[in-house]
Amino acid sequence: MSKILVIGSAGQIGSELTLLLREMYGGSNVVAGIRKTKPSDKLSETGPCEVVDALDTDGLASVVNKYKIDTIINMAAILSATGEKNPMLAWDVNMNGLINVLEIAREHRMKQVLVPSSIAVFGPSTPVDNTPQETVLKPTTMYGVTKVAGELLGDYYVKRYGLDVRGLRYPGIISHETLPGGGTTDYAVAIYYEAVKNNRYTCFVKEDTRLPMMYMPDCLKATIDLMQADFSKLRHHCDFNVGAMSFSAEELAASVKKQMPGFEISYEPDSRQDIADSWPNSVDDSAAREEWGWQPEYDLDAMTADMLRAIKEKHDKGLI
Ligand code: AKB
Repeated sequence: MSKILVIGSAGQIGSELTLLLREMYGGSNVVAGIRKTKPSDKLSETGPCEVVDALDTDGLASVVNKYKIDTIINMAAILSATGEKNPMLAWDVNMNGLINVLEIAREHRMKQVLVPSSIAVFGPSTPVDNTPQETVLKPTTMYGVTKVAGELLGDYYVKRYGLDVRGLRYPGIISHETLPGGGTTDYAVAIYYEAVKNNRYTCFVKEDTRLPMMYMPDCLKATIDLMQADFSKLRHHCDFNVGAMSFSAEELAASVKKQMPGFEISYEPDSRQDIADSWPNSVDDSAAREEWGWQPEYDLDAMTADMLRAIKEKHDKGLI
């Protein structure tokens, strides 16, 4: 039985992934690593929660020793928009945090490390449509720079030390449990909340901005499927493209309007437009499909129906 530590358990993906892993492997086998945010009741009631800052090597080591951790999922990261406001912080958390995780995993001969990457590894000179698995990686954000370096570092630990490190390039992730923070793709979550609360939304990217996106159930499935894949069958390790859907902001708004005909949208692009413009429209994920059977389930309208249902429920309960 694995003993898993999820660093960044209070975040958008970490919060849901931790709960799912606890259902799969038992609450006591999955430690929620939280830095500042108070853990939700669900997190603190279903298993151990510990303060973990990947930059604090001694603190990290003491949690690893206390729970005999053999698998680390490092979800802690400074995302693209916050990273542009504070590039040094993005470098510190995303790079120094990562190398601390890889080093402790190497020292303890851990079973596995999962290190997420992002479509932010691509840049303006990368082909935008159906972006290949192997292509130009020249990002123009600090977040993207750290994600390219993170992929290379993870691959280095695989080759140099035989450590099992895996990672996937998440597109924009859309969910209704925990809000994302500091990303460029956050508009694709905010639109649903604002539609339910105010029936209108002012979008910070232009209507024709098209990006690869994925609904949380598919994100969790991709993460678990990659973790469970046979290591000997993987030709790639830390850099899998994973696609699910691709839509423009205008198409997203049209999907909301189908279910809420009175919904109105306006567009006021800000500095995040430049970041979005440097990323692909869609990705070619055939390597993930071939090497570990990746197959998404949700399309835009199915996601919209589920997002609006869940957020309306929260709204009716007075939770938002
Ligand atoms: C961001 O917008 O920064 C993230 C990402 C695509 O990695 N959601």
